Parts: sequence; C-alpha cells; structure tokens
Amino acid sequence: DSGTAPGPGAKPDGEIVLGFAQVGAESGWRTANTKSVQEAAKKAGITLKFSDAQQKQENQIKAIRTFIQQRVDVIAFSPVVESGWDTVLKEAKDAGIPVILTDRAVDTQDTSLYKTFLGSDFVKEGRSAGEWLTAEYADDKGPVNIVELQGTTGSAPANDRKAGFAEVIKGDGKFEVIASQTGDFTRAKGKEVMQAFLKSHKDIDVLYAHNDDMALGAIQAIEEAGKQPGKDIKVISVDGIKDAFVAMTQGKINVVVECNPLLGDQLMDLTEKVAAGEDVPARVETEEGVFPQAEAEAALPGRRY
Ligand code: GZL
Repeated sequence: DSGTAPGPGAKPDGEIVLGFAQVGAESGWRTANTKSVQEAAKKAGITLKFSDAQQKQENQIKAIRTFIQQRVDVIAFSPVVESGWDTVLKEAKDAGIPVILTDRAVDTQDTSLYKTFLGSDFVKEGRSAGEWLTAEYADDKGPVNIVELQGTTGSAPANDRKAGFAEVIKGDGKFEVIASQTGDFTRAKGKEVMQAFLKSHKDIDVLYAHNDDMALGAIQAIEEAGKQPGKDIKVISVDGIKDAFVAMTQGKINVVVECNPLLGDQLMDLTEKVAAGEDVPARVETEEGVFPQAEAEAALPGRRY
C-alpha cells in the first residue's frame, strides 16, 4: 500500500476503528465503565484503541493526537476536567474525525467540536443528594454541619454535584457546609481528607461524598476516630458500586445516588451512527435512581457493577 493509513471511514469491509481516551482507573465506577466499553466494542465488532490517562489531561490530549495520526474513524473520551480541550478537538475536526463525549462534559463555546454527549446529569445527582438530606432533617431545627468530599478539581461531576447539592440546601438556613475539599475520587485521598476534617471539626453531622470510593475511604477514617458512620455521621454518596450497597446493608452509608457507568452499548451504537455520517441527538442521558439504605438489601443481588 502507499504506506499512509487509510482515511477515516475508508476501511475494508466496513470495519470501524474507535479511539477511546479513558480518564484513568481511579474508582470502582471507572473500572466498571472501562469494562463496559471494552465488552461492548467486542460485541459490536468495533476495533477499540484504548488509552488510560492516569487522570492527567496532558495524557488524554496526547492519546487523542495519537488517534488522529492513526486515522481512527471515531474518537470518544471522558474529559478529566471541563476546560482546555478546544485546540485538540479542532485538530480532530480538521482531520475529519468525529468526536463523542462520554461521561464527563467539556465547557467549550464551539459545540461543533463534538457530535454528542452520552452520560449523566450531575447537577440532578447533586440535587437528589440535597433532597434526601432536607427530607432526612425535615423535623430537625439544626444546625446541621456538613463536610463535603469533592471529586477531581475542575471536573464536570465535581462542579455539578457540588452546585446541585448547594442549590437544594441553600433554601434552609439550618444546613451549613463547614468544610469542602477534593478527594480526587479515590479511596486513599477520601480517607486522608476525612481524617483532616475530623481533626479540625468536632461537630460533623453529615458527609456528602461525590463518589463511593471517597465515601468508603472516609468511612474508615470515621471508624478509626471512634465514630459510627451512618449514625454519628450520616453519609451521602454517589455512583452505586456494589461496595457502597454492601456498606448500606451494614448501616454505614445512608443513601446512594446512582450514576450509571454502563455506557458501552450506547457508545457503540452512537459510534456506528457517527461513523456512517448519520445524525445523532446532541445529548443522550443515562437512566439512574436514588437508593436509600432501606432498599440496599433487596437491590444488592441485582447490581451490575
Ligand atoms: C461520573 C464519573 C466519576 C464517578 C467517579 O460520571 O465521571 O468519575 O462518579 C469517577 O467514581 O471517578
């Protein structure tokens, strides 16, 4: 052959090559998301080029540039943070390679830089967390002191889960977020930051963790401080991984707001449509619920991640 890779969409027998730049492997949610994408690609007969950025934006940008050089048909990625993508997305557009955003969003003025966004409404997840709290403390005149473990700084889930939660609780003066800091979505960091919160605050009533991994790390810190998670300190978490459901059956987490990582099949369907130049919706949202502790026992056997 002429030595140059065939252009996008020019593969023999309609083979589709998808370049996927994953955030990393920071949480149970993320590894379930990766598994879903890999299994769905195999099932759909789509050739997957996969990269793990270890939660670094520069690694994701490098991966996208590699996919452009390899002339993949479609690029999909979950932007680790919301900003700083316009340049590399313009390079993909100039190369005629369509881009699909999955899981996390980018804040760009130029929506022609990607074909669609597939994922959750994180503001809604934050609101659900706030609504559970206001109902839980409906008869309590307060003050209710809350500490918050934020997700990765600058990421859409951290920004939006924080905003949605704050929007709901601000209406009622009894709630106060006395400390809020990133635990970077990991168990280790969640434990470390919760230890610091416990040292500097003796009157914590509630922990709001932006994901289960940080909540599970924080639970260890709460127990090591001689307090009972779920009782002395109520725990609100997001994602819905199995370990969080187990913790709810043990009374250590009070409510989990589900965030569905199993986007693989929907991503492959969108990839096929985009590769064929078909129109796709600008936004495809995932179905997800809210699981209070009382529902955990019954729900646990059916959990898929
Ligand atoms: C949310 C996803 C977040 C999860 C975390 O869709 O981006 O990243 O809530 C994961 O567990 O690390």
